[in-house]
Amino acid sequence: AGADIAVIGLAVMGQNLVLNMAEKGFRVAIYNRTVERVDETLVAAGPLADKLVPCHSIVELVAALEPPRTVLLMVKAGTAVDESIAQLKPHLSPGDCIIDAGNADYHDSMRRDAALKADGLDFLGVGVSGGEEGARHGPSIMAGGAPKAFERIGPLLTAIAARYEGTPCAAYLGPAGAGHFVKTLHNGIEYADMEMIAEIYGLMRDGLGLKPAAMAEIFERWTKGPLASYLIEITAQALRTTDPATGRPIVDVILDSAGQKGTGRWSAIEALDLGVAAGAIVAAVEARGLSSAKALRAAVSKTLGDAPRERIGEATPELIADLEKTLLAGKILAYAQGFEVMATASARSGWTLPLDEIARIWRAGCIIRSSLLDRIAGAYAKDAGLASLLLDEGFAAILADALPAMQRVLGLAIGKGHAAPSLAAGLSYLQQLRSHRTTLDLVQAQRDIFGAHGFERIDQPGTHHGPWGGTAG
Ligand code: 2AM
Repeated sequence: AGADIAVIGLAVMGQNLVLNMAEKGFRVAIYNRTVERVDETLVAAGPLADKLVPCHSIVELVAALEPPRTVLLMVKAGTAVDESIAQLKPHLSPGDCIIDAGNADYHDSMRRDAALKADGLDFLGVGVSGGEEGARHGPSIMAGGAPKAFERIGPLLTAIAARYEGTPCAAYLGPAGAGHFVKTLHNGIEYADMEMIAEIYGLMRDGLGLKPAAMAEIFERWTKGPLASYLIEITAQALRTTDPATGRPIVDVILDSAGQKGTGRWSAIEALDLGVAAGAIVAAVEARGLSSAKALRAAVSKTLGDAPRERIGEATPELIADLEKTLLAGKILAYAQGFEVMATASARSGWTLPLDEIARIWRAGCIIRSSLLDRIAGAYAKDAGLASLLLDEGFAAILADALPAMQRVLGLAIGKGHAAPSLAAGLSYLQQLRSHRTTLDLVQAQRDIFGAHGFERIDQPGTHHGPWGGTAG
């Protein structure tokens, strides 16, 4: 007895979380379905092995804890979580807590919470971002579930979290589901951020004819400007790397088929369900899907010819600065969309998602960490009820400055046959949002003609029908 916490699931993420906890001084009981991993983890722990209690069964694992017990699951999202809970449950007692730290669908977290509550067990659904490095040295931690469980376990989660200028990147965000919901949107935003960077890379590569090393230098410079972020840093790193087998830049030998595990798609589904425009995120999810449809792409590029992707100009400092501003504006628009999804979900679900706190815990540890998030935290700290980031004066000013560049760049991109779906979706979103008059008057007319749906007028109250006389049907 006497471990502070038990961890089930010792693949890379789980193992690294365990080592992180041990390093922070916690005693951790460890178990994995394939029990060899328990001993492998002990070996990997080196001097930290002192802090680990290796267990070769669930019974042994539970016995290593004193009530109220805490068991953290870091197993494959989906049925593996339900199976692990089912195995654990008979051995736990009321007041014990199960944490799911995987990338769960937040609906599952709500369901698991309700089922466990019936047995007097607490549940925390905790989003953990930061990849393997983050898990080992400090991730961003988004918790949802029973408040009293977080009160008890929060100090451990806070201790292992990343720090931004000393402030831990861990927070309690609301009832069960809230943590995984926020993690899902984090990943949705991450999809858009990555896709937009890739679109700018495409314009540099195909539109300016730049080589990876030259692009690496540009992204490297951007890490010191308003785009400063982990994703820009690893972009420079990727472009700088040579393939040992061929001696070519590694990006030139990587197949352009991107994988996905679901959180981006879930973000898009949430946005559509809530009626929030999140086209930049949706486009990023679709871009991954299209990238994977290799056979269809090959067939279409045969019938219609490869996309022209003509030169958009020379790599002048002016054009490079335009690309930087385009990416900055696109990024702000994607974040505005992601935060609006969270704000709307919060209002609808009865959760009170603390948007300033969410931005704050994303400033370090997680994949989308960036200086922009510090500004976003500031905007929501100033006005928690901000309906859109675009209403914040600071962001409005940055966008106003960047917008002409974005319009120029995307005009060139489309005119010269390049695809930039996420950036273009971001720009269209903004142009619609700032329009006093969109073109949906015509859609209302169409709806009234074929379905007598009625329309409102700009000059009179009430619902009206058009004088469509005889044309309907
Ligand atoms: P394994 O090593 O026995 O495969 C990531 O796949 C982690 O989830 C691994 O630790 C893996 O255990 C675990 N995992 C996957 N499916 C599982 C299940 N049905 N029950 C318990 N653990 C599972």
